[in-house]
Amino acid sequence: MKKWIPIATGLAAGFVAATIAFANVSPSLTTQASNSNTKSDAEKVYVPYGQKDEYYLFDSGGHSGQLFVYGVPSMREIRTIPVFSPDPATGYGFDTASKKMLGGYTWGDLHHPAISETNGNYNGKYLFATDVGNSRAAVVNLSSFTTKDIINVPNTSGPHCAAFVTQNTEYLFLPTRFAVPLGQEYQPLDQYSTKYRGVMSALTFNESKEKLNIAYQVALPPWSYDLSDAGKKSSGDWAVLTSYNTEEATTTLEINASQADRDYIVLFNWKELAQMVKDGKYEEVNGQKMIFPEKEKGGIYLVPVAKSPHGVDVTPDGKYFIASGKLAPMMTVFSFEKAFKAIENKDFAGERNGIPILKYKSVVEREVNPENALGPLHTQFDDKGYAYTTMFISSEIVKWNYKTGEVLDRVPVQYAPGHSVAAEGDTASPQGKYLVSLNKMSKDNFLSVGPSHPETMQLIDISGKKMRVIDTVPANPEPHYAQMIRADKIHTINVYPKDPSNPDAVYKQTDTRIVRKGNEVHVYGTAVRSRFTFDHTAKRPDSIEVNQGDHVFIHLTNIDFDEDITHGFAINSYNLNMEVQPGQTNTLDFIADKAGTYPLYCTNFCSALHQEMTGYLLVKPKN
Ligand code: CUK
Ligand code: CUA
Repeated sequence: MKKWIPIATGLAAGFVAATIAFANVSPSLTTQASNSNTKSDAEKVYVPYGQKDEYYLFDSGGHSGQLFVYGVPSMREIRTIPVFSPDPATGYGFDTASKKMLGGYTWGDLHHPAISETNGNYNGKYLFATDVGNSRAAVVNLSSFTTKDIINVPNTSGPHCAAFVTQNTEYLFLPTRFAVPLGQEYQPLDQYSTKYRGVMSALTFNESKEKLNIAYQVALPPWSYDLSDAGKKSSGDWAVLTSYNTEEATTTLEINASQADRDYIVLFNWKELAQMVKDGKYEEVNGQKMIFPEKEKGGIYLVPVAKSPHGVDVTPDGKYFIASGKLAPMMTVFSFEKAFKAIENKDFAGERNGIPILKYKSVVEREVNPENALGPLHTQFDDKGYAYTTMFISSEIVKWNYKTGEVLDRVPVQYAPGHSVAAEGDTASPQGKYLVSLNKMSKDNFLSVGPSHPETMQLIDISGKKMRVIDTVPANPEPHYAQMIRADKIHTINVYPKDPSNPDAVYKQTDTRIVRKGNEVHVYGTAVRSRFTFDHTAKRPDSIEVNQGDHVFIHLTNIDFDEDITHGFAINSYNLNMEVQPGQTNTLDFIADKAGTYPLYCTNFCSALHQEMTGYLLVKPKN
């Protein structure tokens, strides 16, 4: 995204004009100083000790592959949830189950968190996310703030345009940023227009098993798909996604993907697509059901939109969708109702790749073009029917009325906001009150840490007529999108309940044992303040002896059923580490390929005698 900064040349005149204007309207640090926070702002963000924040903010960690959890309005970071990347602090990616989930990948690129919904509102149960880096999708359980499932999505590359869920979490759609040949087989780039495809995957979530599944896929034209949103209420069966590079350029996209005056919004009816699959109107591609719109008509339409749009957002009433043109300084409001009418009347202006194109004039409601506002990217909503759009280039938030097009207020932010997030601001019932601007640059807002500066989040009070920035905090890379949910909608568990059906669990020290099956050694142990017990009958119950080459499984149960008493388990010099939360059973498995004596210890400071919570792994050499 940083490439939009006005060093690029040779683009369309409008963009050059835009880039020049950037210098004029970008707030300098002096203006910012005049905006600096006051005592009354500080009071608004101050949450006294003993009190809790009103909202949870789930902030994407971008290419850290993680999710960061903050409290709003205090803007205190409460938790890091590892999703697509290993995390030594929690042993995520080290224990057997999470290692298997990560599938050997050591990073991910998480852009858009999506909380599960009921009737278009967050229900606080799960959070979905996709990985642009390695084409995966994940689900996080919000009762334990842990990742439960990760699925690899074949035939696709970089599901950036995701995750977004339909209003009752029926589907989670994953359109891709990169076009590739189906199955990612080798095809020369000269064959791009015929052999490459953008693919949208429809995923379902099985809540009782906490598993993601791929229901079907759609082979879209070889364009880049940027962002998407699901319809609500009267548009609840529909969804929209933006595209760019409909020029089908294969090199120097910076210039070549910005040639055409118009790209398209893809509008589709997911119920019709599901019916097509039911009717067998698909082809099997690498084990997936793939709909080819050029062969099977229906369900998908194109709406022309100002060049290279970035975000598209459905209004809370479900009546409109708003596209933001990162290169055309304009928000375009489209009407679902008009689109449905045009589809019914077959009011088309030709087709591309077999997909009918609706006429711009038949679907557009209005164009909104605030003076000197440049680089509109993403829009959020409040409880009063107002929209808030981030302006990447002119570094501001614009508040406007999407029903009239009237611009109501503008506030500078520091600097270059990507998304913003309002309290439940993308649901059917936005809360108003707070908006957080997720800024790509902080410049000199904080103590210097060298050439690379942190990103920032700015908390904006949107309860009044005028927006007011009331707090600025540094943010971990990289806040793309976030969702803010009322804290009382999240119901966490205090401890993991006993699970007698789990064959790996041991709840009494007298049940601990070490079982050998050929080369496999299974340790059924407990952790309790402040000792490990692996075999209560052994002379030293807190040590484990195996033979070099054994495949060792440590099944460890934390039998401290007290909130907040987490134990860690690490084996010195074996690069192994996991955690067991209160009541939890977790397994670590490894090949004991190095002979020798290796201390094992608890990594979480769990009691006054935590330092005593140690033992030995003895690996007897072969022969
Ligand atoms: S993107 Cu980063 S600012 Cu991935 Cu939603 Cu627009
Ligand atoms: Cu258990 Cu420290």
